[in-house]
Amino acid sequence: MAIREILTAPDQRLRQVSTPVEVVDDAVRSLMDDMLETMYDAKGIGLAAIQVNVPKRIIVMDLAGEEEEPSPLYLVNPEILDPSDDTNLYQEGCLSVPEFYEEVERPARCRVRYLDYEGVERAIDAEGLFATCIQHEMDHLNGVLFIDHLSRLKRDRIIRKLKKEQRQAAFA
Ligand code: GNR
Ligand code: NI
Repeated sequence: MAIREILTAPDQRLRQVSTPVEVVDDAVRSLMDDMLETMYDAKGIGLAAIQVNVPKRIIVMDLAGEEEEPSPLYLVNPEILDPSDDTNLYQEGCLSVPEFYEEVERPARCRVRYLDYEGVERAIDAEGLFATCIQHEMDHLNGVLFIDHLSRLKRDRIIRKLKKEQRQAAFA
């Protein structure tokens, strides 16, 4: 297992549309192991493969609190089905948009169909933070970031601050 570097906006590589996985083999499982370790290290609750510069349709998640037993979830080629009409507002953050948190409105519930760690097809019903997180990760697979759901003013302000921080880090 290894911790990989997480891409940060406005890195254009985050804008790629990820491609489906053909077979869930040991290479894919090894990538998912690295993603989970990277996510835990960064104290995130979800991570899409594109965030570690791999444009494949793979997500890892773990919504367990720090005091709880880990409960990792691996989702390959996920599809969102039956998004609810009612919505939730959730204050979202993103490991690729570090230190910015803004409210995003999304369907409150959905069903998710995916392949698990062994490549077995499964479906689960998601609500609450779980539904929000899975939709945030699905966005990543399509090259979309949570800041794209904000007003242009808010998004541009965040991008400008991220660029400034990256410039300063480069000269530190
Ligand atoms: O760690 C994360 N927290 C979070 C909080 C609210 C809504 C979505 C998320 S996902 C984020 C990790 C991340 O960037 N995943 O892509
Ligand atoms: Ni994210």
